[in-house]
Amino acid sequence: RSKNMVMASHGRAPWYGPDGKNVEAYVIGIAGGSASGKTSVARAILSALNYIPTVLILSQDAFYCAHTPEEIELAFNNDLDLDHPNSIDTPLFVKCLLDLKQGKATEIPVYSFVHHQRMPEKKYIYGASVIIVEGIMALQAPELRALYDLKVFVNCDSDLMLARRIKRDVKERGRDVEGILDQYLRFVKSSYDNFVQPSSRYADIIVPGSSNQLAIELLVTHVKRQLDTRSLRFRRMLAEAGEERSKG
Ligand code: UZR
Ligand code: MG
Repeated sequence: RSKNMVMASHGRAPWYGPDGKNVEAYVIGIAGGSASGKTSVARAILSALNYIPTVLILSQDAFYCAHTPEEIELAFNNDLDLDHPNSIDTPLFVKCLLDLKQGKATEIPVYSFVHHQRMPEKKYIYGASVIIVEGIMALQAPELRALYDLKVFVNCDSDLMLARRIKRDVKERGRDVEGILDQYLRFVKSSYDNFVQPSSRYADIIVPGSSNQLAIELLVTHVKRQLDTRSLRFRRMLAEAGEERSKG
């Protein structure tokens, strides 16, 4: 899927400390059930921050593990559990996020939901100043949680999520209703109850999965204030470094 990642622009992170080293990117982690509206919330934040040229969405969709031919066959029969935390390549997810957070270039894997497989190509990206991470397990792994400046959980009724998932997976992920329901009953529901929903305890903010414009507005206001404080802090640091130099 080409929608795995939306990148507003390439370019250098705008914040540099007095030592010339760039300052870490601001990272927002968004979790929630399948089809709860995580991607929409991420996109709404992205468009509200459109005055910043280097905001990117890093989706967990890209970080499913590579599968063996046997696993792919299971996946096509809806017999592969793709909703367990182990189905995510968390070490690679952490590495890519850490690279980007530290202002380094990185290579993002490409995963196909149609083929249930990691593709041979990779996406080379660099220069993010704000990173929005989204996925059902985004708040589940402690190694990922440690990298977020703000943690968000998108909360949605299960019937609404199931209805949305049926519509979306038929339209965008090449599935049939029978298979979607089969998977839902076997894997998706228990994964939500056991792993996804409990991770909401780590969230700083709970956003509703529908009619959430106001919640997003409040969230964005907070993010903007955080970013302003950062850039102010760095401008001050730069000014002080300049004074030191003119004194010495
Ligand atoms: P979101 N998923 C697939 O359907 N196929 C894959 O190859 C990999 C993942 C599904 C996964 C999970 N479950 O429920 C969903 N299955 O992607 C999470 N089965 O994605 O958060 O966008 O709904
Ligand atoms: Mg999504």
